[in-house]
Amino acid sequence: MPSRTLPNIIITGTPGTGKTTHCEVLAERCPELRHLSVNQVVKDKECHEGWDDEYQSWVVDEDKLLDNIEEHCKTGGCIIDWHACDLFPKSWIDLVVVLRVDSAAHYDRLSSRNYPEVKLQENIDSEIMEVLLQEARDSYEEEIIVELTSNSTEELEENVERIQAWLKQWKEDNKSE
Ligand code: DAT
Repeated sequence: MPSRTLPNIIITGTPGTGKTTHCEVLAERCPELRHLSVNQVVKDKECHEGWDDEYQSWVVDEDKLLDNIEEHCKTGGCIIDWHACDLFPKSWIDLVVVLRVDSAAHYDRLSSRNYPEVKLQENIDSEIMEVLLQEARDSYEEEIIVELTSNSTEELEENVERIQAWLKQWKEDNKSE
């Protein structure tokens, strides 16, 4: 049983699936949760080994990143927003949400970001190949993984409600007497 009084949730998925959008809505509706944007931590705390020009992204220093978020994760109540999930210690994590999107919507979302062609294509392929879902399955127990589709605002709403219901149940189950 974790000692934290609030759970830690990873919202993961290929870039463009809707991680940040989900985390923001969740954090707004659940004031006890904090949106932990790994992207932001990597930038603010310089948890990187430089900039990758081809991919237009930071090369993350995972050890430094984990050192920087450990205290928050020990306390609990983090919604971790990141396109990888295999780096976090299993003991930190209570729920892994893998967001999925159809190719057409995915393409539109990534095109509007002006990604370099190589990055755009890799992300589309990665989504089709279910890379993040597999990574989650390789890293966490099946019982804590949930795959949710994020093609529309209706689905976004349903997903957020579902995670809120899960949170309520987790708090019930982990109440200290
Ligand atoms: P990510 O953080 O996974 O890269 P995002 O939250 O930044 O993705 O979303 C990318 C874009 O897609 C953004 O313009 C918002 C939109 N979007 C995300 N989820 C959506 C959904 N379920 N329905 C409609 N649009 C969505």
